[in-house]
Amino acid sequence: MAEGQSKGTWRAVLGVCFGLLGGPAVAQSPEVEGKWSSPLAWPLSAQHVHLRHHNTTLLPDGTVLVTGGTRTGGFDDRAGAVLHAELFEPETGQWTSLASERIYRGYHSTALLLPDGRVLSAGGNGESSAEIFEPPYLFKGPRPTLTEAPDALLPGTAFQVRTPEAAQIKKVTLLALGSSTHAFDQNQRLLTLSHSVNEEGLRVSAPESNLLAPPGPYMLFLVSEAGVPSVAKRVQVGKVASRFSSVISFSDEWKYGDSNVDRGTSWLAAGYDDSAWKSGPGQFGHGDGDEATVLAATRPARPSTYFRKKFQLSGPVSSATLELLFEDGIAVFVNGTQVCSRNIGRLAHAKYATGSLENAREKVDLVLQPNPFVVGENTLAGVVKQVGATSPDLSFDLALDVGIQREARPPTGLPPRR
Ligand SMILES: [Ca+2]
Ligand SMILES: [Ca+2]
Repeated sequence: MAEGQSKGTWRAVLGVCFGLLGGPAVAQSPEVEGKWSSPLAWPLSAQHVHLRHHNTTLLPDGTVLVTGGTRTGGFDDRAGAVLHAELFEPETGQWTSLASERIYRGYHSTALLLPDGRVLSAGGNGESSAEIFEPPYLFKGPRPTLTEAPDALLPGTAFQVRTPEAAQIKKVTLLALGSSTHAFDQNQRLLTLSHSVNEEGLRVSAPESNLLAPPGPYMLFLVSEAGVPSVAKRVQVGKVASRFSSVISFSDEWKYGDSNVDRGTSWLAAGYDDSAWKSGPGQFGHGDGDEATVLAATRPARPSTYFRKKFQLSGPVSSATLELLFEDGIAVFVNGTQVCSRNIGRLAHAKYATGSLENAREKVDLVLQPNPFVVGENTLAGVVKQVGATSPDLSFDLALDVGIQREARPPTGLPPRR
């Protein structure tokens, strides 16, 4: 087989103690606990549509290895054992079948990326053995050498990596240590770090914030132009402190559009010209007697009233909490991205809210993956909807508190070149 076309190899079957397998769990920062990122739809190969108890392992070049599992209907059915590995390439959406391991690994199996780029595939129900897979990238040419890198990284900083092959490095990747059990790794995370070549090797940018890289241990890899990974350097990502800032308060001034004009979605854009809109302080609305800016009550009631406000942020946002006062439905957008909605079925101007609430007040911790906030000028836009044509009241006010990442100072640099 020609170089670069290897299907990988499986190595020794080992007797192991499974109590020792799996990397340490990584402490999650409070900002990211219990939050989910948007689902990523992957095209599945025909073999894997009904696969269960398989392991997926992120590899340092950004591909995904699938090992083990069964394709038949039983819970842990050896008759449907899938022994061959498969590789998924997110950039192309392609699946490739790779070499087969010897032993069925289903329920209670585990797989873990090793610092040298190989993958440990182990266990299965009552199965006390492990095999090691050498992915095809290990047969594509010489490995780049990661000579030296800091032991600790802080988000928002740059750091130096020494390598004699700096000009041949295509990617620098940071992978969280795996924590795998029952065919599921609970701590997989891969970040591709931007880099540039300098006279000492590579200047690499650490992840922007702990939202992207929660504090804990990671493996730092260099990947060559040929796709071959270095042996990893273990690094510790530190936590950058945040300071809390009240960005928008109840009673603040807003621009508002209550003229019953359908603006489509143009009013969400940062560059939308709201200079003709009126201005006033919260609370907005009518019908309750608690309004600072009284909006006109009409029959039929106007379905949608719009609000916009610009604000500045001095650093990356690590957490954000909205406090809403609304009646009857509301949707809120940060820089054009919807961050929450209540009682909104369809956003279209003429559509009324799907339910009614009386001066509802609610705090909402925003999901920041992806993070809609930017350093500098931001635009918050909201729409408040009446529940129906005869509804006699409307309310809107909003507060925004954010955690802003403090400027990080690198904990350590590289020692002087010897
Ligand atoms: Ca109402
Ligand atoms: Ca009110």
